[in-house]
Amino acid sequence: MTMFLALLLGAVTTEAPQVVNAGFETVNERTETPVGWSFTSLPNQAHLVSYKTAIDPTVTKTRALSISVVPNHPDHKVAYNAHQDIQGIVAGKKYRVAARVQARGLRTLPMVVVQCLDKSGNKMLAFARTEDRKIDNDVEEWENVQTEVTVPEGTSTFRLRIGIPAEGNAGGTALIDDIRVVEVK
Ligand SMILES: [Ca+2]
Repeated sequence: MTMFLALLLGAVTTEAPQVVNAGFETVNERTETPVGWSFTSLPNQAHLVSYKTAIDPTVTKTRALSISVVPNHPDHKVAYNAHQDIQGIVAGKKYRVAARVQARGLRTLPMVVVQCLDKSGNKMLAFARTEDRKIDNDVEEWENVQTEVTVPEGTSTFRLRIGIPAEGNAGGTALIDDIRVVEVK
């Protein structure tokens, strides 16, 4: 019976989008970064940004992803983000991608970006992102950001990116938690 249930659940979950470590609770002890995610940095200049998990100081007391840009960041255009290729996505279906975010010392609210890539990985078939919102003050309460995307036929990779541009955000920290990818019916 247990085996049957496992098989049944397995069959069901392959139909649904699966975000690995969506709440950033699982941490690589050596690097202190959340498992399941990859992180962008400039070649040979990884010290300009740090990706860690931080304990949410509010009542929830769970971990969140924290992205900090060094105060003296040079004037390079670079988007710092954690990214992951999401499994269980079906072409032709529409998905909502959402996250909770906070901002400390940032000029832009952290963003979630979706890229639908073809088999070669070089051609972008669709692109969506949450609002590019300028902010003047810290955001210390969790705020929800979301976007929707219809996955084109021929999509081989559904890449999700979450983060901030370096520009205007030197010395600031983005906090991100609870990544959700759900089908919109
Ligand atoms: Ca969390």
